[in-house]
Amino acid sequence: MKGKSNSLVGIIMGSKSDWKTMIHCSDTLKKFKIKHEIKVISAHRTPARLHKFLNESKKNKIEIIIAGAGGAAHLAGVAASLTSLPVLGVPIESKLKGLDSLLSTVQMPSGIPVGTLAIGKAGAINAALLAISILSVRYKKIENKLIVYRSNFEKKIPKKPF
Ligand code: RP5
Repeated sequence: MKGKSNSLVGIIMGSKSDWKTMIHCSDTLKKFKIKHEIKVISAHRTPARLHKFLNESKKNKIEIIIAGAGGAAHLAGVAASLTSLPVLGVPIESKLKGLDSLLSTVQMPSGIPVGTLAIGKAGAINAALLAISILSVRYKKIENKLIVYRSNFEKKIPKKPF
C-alpha cells in the first residue's frame, strides 16, 4: 500500500540553483507518470530538514531517493547513511566543472553505497531512468513503459553518422 503522498521517488537537491539540472530528472519521471516529491534539502545548510524528510519518506512509502548536489557534494552520502532506501546521486556541474561533485558523490567508502550517475543533465536523466528500472522489478506497468521507451529510443539512433 502506498503512503499518503503517493510518491514513489523523492528528489532532493542541495540548492535552488540545482533545479536547472534536476528538472530533467523530474521531467523524465513525469514522462513515465511516476509521482515524485521535490525538495531543496542541504546536508550542511538544513540537516534537520534532511532527517525529517528521510523519516517521513519511509512512512510515506517512498522507494527511491535521488539526491543532486554540487561542490563538496555530501548530500547523497549523508542521505544514504540515514535511510535504507536506495540512494542515487547526481553530481551537479560546479565551478570545477562538476569533478568535485562527482568525486564527493561517487567515492563512498565501503559500507554506505550511493549509486552515482554522470555529471549534470545526463546524470539527472539517467538517475530517473535507473529509478524507473529499479521500480520496474516490482511494478509491471512501469516495466511495460520502460520496454516501450527503450524500443523508441533505439529507433531514434541513426544507422549512419552522415
Ligand atoms: C551545494 O552547493 C548545492 O548542491 C549547490 O550545487 C552548490 C551551490 O549552492 P548555491 O550557492 O548555488 O546555493 O550545496
